[in-house]
Amino acid sequence: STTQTSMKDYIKEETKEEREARMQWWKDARFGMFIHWGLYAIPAGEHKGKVLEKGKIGEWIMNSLQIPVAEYEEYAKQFNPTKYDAKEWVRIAKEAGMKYIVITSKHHDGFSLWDSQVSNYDVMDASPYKKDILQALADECKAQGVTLCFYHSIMDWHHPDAQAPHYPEYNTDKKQNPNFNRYVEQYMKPQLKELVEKYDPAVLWFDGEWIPEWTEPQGKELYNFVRNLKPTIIINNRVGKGRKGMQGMNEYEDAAGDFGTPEQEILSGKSNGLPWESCMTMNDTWGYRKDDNNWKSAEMLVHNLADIAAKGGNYLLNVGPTAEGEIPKPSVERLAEMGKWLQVNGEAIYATKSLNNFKEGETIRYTQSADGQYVYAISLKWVGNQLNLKNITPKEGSEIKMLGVDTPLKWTYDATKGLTIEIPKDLQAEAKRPCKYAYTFKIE
Ligand code: FHN
Repeated sequence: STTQTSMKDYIKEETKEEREARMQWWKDARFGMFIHWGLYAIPAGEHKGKVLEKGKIGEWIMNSLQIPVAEYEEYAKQFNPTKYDAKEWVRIAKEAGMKYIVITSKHHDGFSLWDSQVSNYDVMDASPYKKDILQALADECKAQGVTLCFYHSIMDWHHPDAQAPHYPEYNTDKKQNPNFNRYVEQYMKPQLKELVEKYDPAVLWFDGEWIPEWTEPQGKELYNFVRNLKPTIIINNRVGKGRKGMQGMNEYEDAAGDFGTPEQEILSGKSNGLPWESCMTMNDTWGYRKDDNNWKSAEMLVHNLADIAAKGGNYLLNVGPTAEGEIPKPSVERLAEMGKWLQVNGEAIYATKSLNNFKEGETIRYTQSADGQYVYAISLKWVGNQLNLKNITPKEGSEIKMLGVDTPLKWTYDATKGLTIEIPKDLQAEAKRPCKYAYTFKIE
C-alpha cells in the first residue's frame, strides 16, 4: 500500500546528531509531571466493599480484584469530573518548574480520555462528562507553554482482541489472544494516529509492553509508525521489549526507543549513552487511592531531582487526580515547594550537563552549565560555617556564589585540602537562607 512504501525507517536512517538534536529540548527540560487518571480514580482502591491490599497500585484495581469487564464498565457511567480544571493542572505543573506533562491517554483498563473515533469506551461516548479531557489539556499546555505528551498502554484489558483469552488473568502468562494483531492494526494504531494528529504530543510514552503478544519487531514497527506520523516525536523504550525490569534501561543494544525508563528508582550512576527518565510516585500509587497517605517529603523529592540531574537524567513525577478531577492537596503542596526551590536553583538543573564526578560523598551533587563555564555544587544539607569540596579546582579569582544570595562568598584553595567556601554568619539563621532542602554553589 502507499502508506507502507512511504514509511521511512527512522531507526536505520537517523544519524546520532539528528537524534541528539531531536531530543535536546527534552534533555534540557529535566522535570516533568506524570498524570495517571482514568476510571480507577472512582473506586480509588475500593470496589464493592473490597479494599485493595496495601502496596497494590490504584490503577490496577480491575486486575487485582478481578473485576469483570461489564462490571468495571459501570465506572464509565459514573465518570463525571466536574472539578477538572486543565488551566489549574497546568498552572500547578508550571509553578512546580515542570516543563512537560505526560498524561494517560489510555491506561491498561482501556478507557480513553479523548473522543476516539474507533472506540465507544471513551470519555465522550461512555461517560456523562462528555468533554474531551485531552483537548482541554492540550489547549492549556499551549497557552501556558508546557509541553504535552501522552502515556499509552499497549496492553488493554477491555478490548476483546487484546485482553487475555483466559480473562480475568489479564495477559499475565504465555497464553495469547489470537486476534491481537487486529487490535494493533484496527484499534491501537488508529488511536495513536488520532492522538498525534489531533493533539500533537511531543512524547509518546508506551507501557504494558511485557505481554506475550508483543514482540521487539512489532515495537520497532510501531516506533517507525509513530515517527512517520510526526518525525520530531520522542518515544520511550517501552515501545519494544528492550526494558530491563524496573531498572528500565535496555537489555540489548538495538532496542527500539529513544530513552530508558527506570521506574520508582534512580540510576546509581550515569548511563552509558542512552538518555533516561526516572518515573516515580509521590506516595505509593500512580492512580488515585483514597487510603494512601504515604507521601514522600518535599525534601526527598528535591534531593531526587538533584541526584537525577547530576547523573544526566530526567525526573517524571506522578500525580493521581481524584474522580472529581482534583490533584490531591498533599501533591500540590509538595510541587509548590519544589517550584520554590527551582526558582532559586533551577539554573543548576535545567539544560545542564553531567560531570564525570557527579557526586562527592552522600550530600554533594554536581552539574555543569551547558557552556562549561560554571560548575554547580548542590549540597543536600545545610553546610554550617564552611563547605569543603575536593572534586573542584576553581580558577584563580573565581567568583563563587550561593544561588539566591547576591554577595560573592570568600573561599580558599589548597591542593591537599581542596576548595573551602566560607558561609557568612547571617546565613546561619535558617530564615535568612535563600531556600530550603538543598543549597547550590555556583563556581566559575
Ligand atoms: O503497570 C504500569 C503501572 O500501572 C504504571 O503505569 C507504571 C508507570 O511507569 N508503569 C507500569 C508498570 O511498569
